[in-house]
Amino acid sequence: MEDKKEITEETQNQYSIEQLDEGIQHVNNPVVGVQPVEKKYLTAVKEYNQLYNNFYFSDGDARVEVRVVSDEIIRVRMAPHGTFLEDFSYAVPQTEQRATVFSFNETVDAYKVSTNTIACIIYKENFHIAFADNIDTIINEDAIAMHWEENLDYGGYYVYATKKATETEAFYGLGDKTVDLNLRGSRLQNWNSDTYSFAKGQDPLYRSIPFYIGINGETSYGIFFDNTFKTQFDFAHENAGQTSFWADGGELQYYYIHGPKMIDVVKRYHILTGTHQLPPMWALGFHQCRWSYYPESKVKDIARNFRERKIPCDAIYLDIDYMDGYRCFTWNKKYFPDPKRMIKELADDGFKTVVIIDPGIKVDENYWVFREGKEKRYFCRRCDDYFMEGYVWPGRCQFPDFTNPEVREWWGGLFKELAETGVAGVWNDMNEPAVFGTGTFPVDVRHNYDGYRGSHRKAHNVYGMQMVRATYDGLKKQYKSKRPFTITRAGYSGVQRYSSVWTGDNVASWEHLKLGTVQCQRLSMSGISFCGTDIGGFSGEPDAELFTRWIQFGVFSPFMRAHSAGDTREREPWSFGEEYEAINRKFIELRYRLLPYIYSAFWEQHRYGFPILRPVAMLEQADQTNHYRENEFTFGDKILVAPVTEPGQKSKIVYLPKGKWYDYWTHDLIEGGAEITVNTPLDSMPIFVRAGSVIPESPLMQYVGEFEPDEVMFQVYYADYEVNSFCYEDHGDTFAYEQDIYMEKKFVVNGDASSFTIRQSIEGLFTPRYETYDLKIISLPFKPARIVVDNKDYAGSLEEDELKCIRIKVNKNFKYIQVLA
Ligand code: MIG
Repeated sequence: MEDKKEITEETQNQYSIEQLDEGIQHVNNPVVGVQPVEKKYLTAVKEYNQLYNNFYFSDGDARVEVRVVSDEIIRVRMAPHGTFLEDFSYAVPQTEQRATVFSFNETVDAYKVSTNTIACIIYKENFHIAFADNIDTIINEDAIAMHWEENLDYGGYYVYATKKATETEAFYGLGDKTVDLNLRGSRLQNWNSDTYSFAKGQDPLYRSIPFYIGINGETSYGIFFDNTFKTQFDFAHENAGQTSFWADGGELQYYYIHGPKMIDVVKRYHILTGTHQLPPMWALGFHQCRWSYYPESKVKDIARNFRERKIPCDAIYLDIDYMDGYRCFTWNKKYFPDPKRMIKELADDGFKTVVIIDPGIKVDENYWVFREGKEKRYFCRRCDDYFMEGYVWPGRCQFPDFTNPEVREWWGGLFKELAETGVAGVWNDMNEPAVFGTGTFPVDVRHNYDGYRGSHRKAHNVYGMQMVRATYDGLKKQYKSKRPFTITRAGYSGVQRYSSVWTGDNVASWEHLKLGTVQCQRLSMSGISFCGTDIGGFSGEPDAELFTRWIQFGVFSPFMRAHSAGDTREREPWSFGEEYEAINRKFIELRYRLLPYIYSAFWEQHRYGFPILRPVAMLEQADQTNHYRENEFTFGDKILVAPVTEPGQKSKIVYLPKGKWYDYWTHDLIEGGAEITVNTPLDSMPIFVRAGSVIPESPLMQYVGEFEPDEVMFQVYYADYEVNSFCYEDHGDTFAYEQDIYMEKKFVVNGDASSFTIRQSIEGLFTPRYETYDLKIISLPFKPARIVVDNKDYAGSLEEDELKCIRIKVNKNFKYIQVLA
């Protein structure tokens, strides 16, 4: 393929022949073979100029733009012959200038663009670019100047960046890749792919998140390579001292995002690409899915079982068989003669109905969706104007071009009837897009790309994101004031603004359970906190133990749904016999008790960009060992879990980060900063709570909103230092929070050998209906003799129970509680 003579000594140092082959791998290239091309590198900087917050540097031909985006974010773009592409991004909705202070100076060797926090240095002689902090420590720098190859088949360029990697640098991000949590040593690519029963290490998968984090001790930074073409990343794999990323086309355009903490990088990545909308509270409950529940009597039977067995559940899913011949927006009237009535009856029993919608529209002149799409010219076309046709579930299909805003508008409107029928959420599948046989579209398919035009090479990775965007926006219009719930399989950076995701067609194996814990942590660090796996495994048969362990992990997956393929045995929480049913119930109940805490974590994600799942490497990034601890993480700020992912496991070694922790089950106090051995009988899993936490708990309900509670419980853990906790509340399913109708409570606790205080402050315009808090004060190191609540002595009992708790009931508006020895 390659003309090896083209590889000069210089390039050989940088890329092996193997890498060159892979680097320019052509996707479904229907045209000619690869022709020899020459790699070109930026040379020396010859001139510069400035326009507002944009700085331009040129080597006489190629130009580089350096833009100050914020104090902590700088964008770099490169144009091989000086002409930049139109500035448009699906990931970053607002690329325009943000108010910030910056300065520019020139020395003999370099130019420097500085903000208050960071600097971008452009070296004159070799055009290398470096990023430094405000005391001039280099955080990240080019190992090779940015380079490119002309693409003779399609026009444009393959674009490359190669940066220095330190010997111990750890890497994170990139969505839900199935390699080790620390990406160091991996080479990975982004090209959305339907990967049924994917294997460990298989790549690419369903989503493309070209964002990574590099960590060196206490410093870290992020690189967001905002390029929708097929992108590839090499994390010190080819060369232990280098990290490279490159794309099949588009612009070499990336954002440098400053830390120094890993969690800061993630928060700032959210500033660029947005956060999740606050989901309706019910969407955080347990969801039961299967391919497929039909007819109506089966759906009802499943629902009845949940209620009779008293296993909480909020949502039931209808997979493709609810449709008439898999035609989107239709019903199979034989199976579901009166969907509106059925959905209403389910709703009366506390179940939300979620239905699947695929992108393929059946070619059928008697089907109104096809006719409309055809008349309006909304379906994708090949380069010579033939329709893009492919076989999916409905048979021969055409596919809406979701990158066209008019098509998205139309698509959104198609949900009117489903919304009127009472459907509460929509599940978008097959939107990589997946096509039977060929995998996906040929790359010559044309797309509107919001007016910026492109082939499928450019639009492939955003197709699914634009589909779920159209779905979300459409539902939002239909529901008026209610929050829509959407879930998507494919996505690109920023997809979190429109949807939750699941990791696709996993397998019922212990290996996949373990992989799932890694995938969800990684998604969470990559901007997609609202994620989950098919509990139990999609294909294959879990045994009872595996299913139960997966439910336990599911409690601490932001999205909690059991799902299974059609050819598997029954897969509900009661399918494995009474003993297991009882444990599954206990853990689903735990999820429901923790919902106010989980909901607060979602608020912190939505409002402040905090990732919901945080690996221990994020808590203590400077400790090298933590970069190899994969199977434990915190959910939100306060609760650390270590899901059991081995069969027959009797105990597990868990590392607790520095500070004090309580065992959730026994209330034993444990000094962190060390590994401990935790017993893991099947009816338990390692759960720890930070000392000083105030964790809200809901009374047990069978579904969200089953009744209006007259009190809320808080678990208050003693600490001998000051700790803050936050708790968020609102209506749970409206957009009133956008008008500040919500409540954020802050608790500050502190204690010593003979006293413990809890302070509360409340912000916001929302008033909950309950009046009372049931406070459980856990593990006081002294015998309480007196409790003062807002200057009054508390009259009730001060007896501790067997779990070292005292329980007191106080008014929800208390300001100050003091427990004294
Ligand atoms: O070609 O709708 O990942 O969750 O049950 C399979 C049927 C299509 C793949 C999804 C899976 C879903 C299934 N779908």
